[in-house]
Amino acid sequence: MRFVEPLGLVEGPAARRLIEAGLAREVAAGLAATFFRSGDSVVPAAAADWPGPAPAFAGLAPRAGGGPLVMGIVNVTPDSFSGDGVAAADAAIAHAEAQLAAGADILDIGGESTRPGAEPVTPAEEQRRILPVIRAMAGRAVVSVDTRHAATMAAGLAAGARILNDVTGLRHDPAALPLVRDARCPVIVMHMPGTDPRAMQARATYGDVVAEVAEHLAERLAALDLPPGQVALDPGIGFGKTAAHNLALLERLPLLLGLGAPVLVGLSRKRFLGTLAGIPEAGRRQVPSIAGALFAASRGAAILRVHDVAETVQALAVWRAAVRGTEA
Ligand code: HH2
Repeated sequence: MRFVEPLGLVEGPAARRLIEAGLAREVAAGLAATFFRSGDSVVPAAAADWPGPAPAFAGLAPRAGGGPLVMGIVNVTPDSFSGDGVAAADAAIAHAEAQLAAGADILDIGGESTRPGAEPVTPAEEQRRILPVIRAMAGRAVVSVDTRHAATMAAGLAAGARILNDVTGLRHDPAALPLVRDARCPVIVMHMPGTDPRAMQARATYGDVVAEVAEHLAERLAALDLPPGQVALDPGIGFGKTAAHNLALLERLPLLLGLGAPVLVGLSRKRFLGTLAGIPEAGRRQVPSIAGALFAASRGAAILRVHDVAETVQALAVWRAAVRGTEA
């Protein structure tokens, strides 16, 4: 597969002016590219074969002033890598309420840790953990269910969730893809090598990681064959990837924008941030997480999956105003 990669990115009023002058093409909301690379050749925007920006995910309204939506993580788990998982439903509901009050656009509720080496959880146990939280939040928030089990997907949707988020890209459970086709619900499809979080780090070998992830996601998108805007694609930062792979995926994130679907980035508190910033404890990685989130926003991410909603929303407010050059 040959991918077209946007280069020379411009944001804000400069992007608008260059687009109007025919010197740049919009590649994501508010973000334009002045050149595009295909194979070995680089062509100016006017000559590029580019499909235009992807539609909004799940029909969700953009944030005032633009920029990515913020997905707040609610881990109803005793063993999540980030250290913010809570096992009791009432504590998880309180955490979800706080994420919502802090400005989350979506709440991503999960009951199984997918950190490298995590022990699997049965769908029954997973549902016991998350269904009370989904039921409590679904009337007041857009809820997604973070699961790779079709039975939990069905139970989550019945409890009021609107979106499914599967780190295996609907490959772990053979019943997942037919379920999504029937339900016609929006789904987040993530890249990981294989479908077993316990084994994925042993599979962190790629030639060109960005091209291989793009190829995988393009194939999944074609296999799903859902209406535009119903699928978000996610490079799977930290899933079967080294720090070098994660950084390459962030730097060349715009390549994924050409696949025709909004892109989600989840890097919050992940290990490579700790390596880069010298912070071994996941729970102390807020600052590097926000630095990474702002970078992903500038590279065209449509959704940021984060633990620290309040801090991310604050940082995005400043980023957005600076990009636009105005407070409003
Ligand atoms: N990361 C994690 C879990 N689910 N889903 C998507 N779409 N993208 C991600 O990057 C992603 C995800 C891992 O983070 P977390 O939920 O905090 O940890 P754990 O799996 O240990 O509960």
